[in-house]
Amino acid sequence: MRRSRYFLPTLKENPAEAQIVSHRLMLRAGMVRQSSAGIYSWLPMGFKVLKKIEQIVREEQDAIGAQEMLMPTIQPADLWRESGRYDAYGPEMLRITDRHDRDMLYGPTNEEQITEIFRDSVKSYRDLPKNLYHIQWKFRDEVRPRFGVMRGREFLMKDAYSFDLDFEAAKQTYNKQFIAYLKTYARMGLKAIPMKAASGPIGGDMSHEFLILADTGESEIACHRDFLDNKWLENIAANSDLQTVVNAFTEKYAATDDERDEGAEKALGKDLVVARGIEVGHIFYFGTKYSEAMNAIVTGPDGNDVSVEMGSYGIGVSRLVGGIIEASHDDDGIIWPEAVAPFKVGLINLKTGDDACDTAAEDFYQKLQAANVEVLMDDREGRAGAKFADMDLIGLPWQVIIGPKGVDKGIVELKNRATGEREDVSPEDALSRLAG
Ligand code: 5CA
Repeated sequence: MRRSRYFLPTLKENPAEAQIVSHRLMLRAGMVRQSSAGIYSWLPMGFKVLKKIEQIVREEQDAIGAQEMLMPTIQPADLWRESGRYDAYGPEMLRITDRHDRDMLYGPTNEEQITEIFRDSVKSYRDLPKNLYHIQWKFRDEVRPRFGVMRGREFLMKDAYSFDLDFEAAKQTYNKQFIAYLKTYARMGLKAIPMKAASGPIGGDMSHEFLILADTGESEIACHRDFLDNKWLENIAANSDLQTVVNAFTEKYAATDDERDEGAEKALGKDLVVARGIEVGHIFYFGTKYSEAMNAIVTGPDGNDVSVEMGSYGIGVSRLVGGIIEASHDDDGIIWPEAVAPFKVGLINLKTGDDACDTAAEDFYQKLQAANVEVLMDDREGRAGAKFADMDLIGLPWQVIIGPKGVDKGIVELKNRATGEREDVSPEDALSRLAG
């Protein structure tokens, strides 16, 4: 992509309305624009990151056998009357009336809808288990939408729903999701800590939130110091069965605000860490709460009716964009982990209009593209300093700087955005390293 053609409206100044760094940087880097409180448009570069995060989530869901589908954003109120949540949900639910005076709503989540789909088609235990998910926009009329996409009113969620015959099978499904979540966040360069959590309006009695630590996190959390140590996590994940891995995580103390236990914390002594966290996912086992209320029944092996055991599993896809920035930035801007970076390489032509620089930059640009490396080339006219600052702000993992002095000597400068390291290398060298 050529910067001169790309719609990337970066800002030099910090927008006054943004209180936290990810919100500031997303506005400054031209990723999003606010439409109304808690509702955002995703501009091309923000959208690209959103799609990359979505794709990682999708791959890890597919890997555990969950099947992708798509449910609507608008749901009939009657479904929610069946579960009793239409009244229980309160003012967070956006209620709509259609032209025939039917009560509708913009879905804040989809337990009822998926239960209806399931009960209409699945009648026998032989068709179990089923694990279905979609990645769809949700609306919650939050009391205090804030921090940009972190607490939006409209936001993108991956929500999966599982159906099993009995508790043992449901627990196995829960464990699979638990581990898929750990892998999902790790692929984005995040260390997410699973914590025992309250299940709130979703209901149920087994529930974990996944939090990444950040000073700007909305909730105070407490956990064992071991959770901050990568090695420990890698060791258990390496070659253990599902339950062993889940136990290893859940046996160590980690709790969100409302689940904290004074006794357990005292006992931890020096090993206790109290910090702030961002909730990037939440998984729930709720047994037959919805299947009983909504008649999601299958015939069991003995011919008797069984209400299916259910769980739901959410990931805040749009929140993760902000969460990753909170976890990975410096004073100059964003530092994208490679897996979610909008482009891998930012190519800076320091002297647009100079024949030798233009030719060298264009040649490098073409070769990167031929090697399928995503590249944004700053081909605008302008000061070198402004181009550097802009490239640091948008945070692409690698920068290749082509200027008149280097072109004379047959070299380019390769800069690693995360470490700040710069090296003079031949264009061929740079190319083989970036394409590798
Ligand atoms: N039905 C269940 C699981 S599918 C559910 O709705 N869970 S949830 O309420 O915990 O939401 C799942 C995830 O969505 C949260 O962990 C969080 O990362 C994200 N999320 C929730 N509310 C918002 C919001 N207002 N803005 C951005 N992300 C949000």
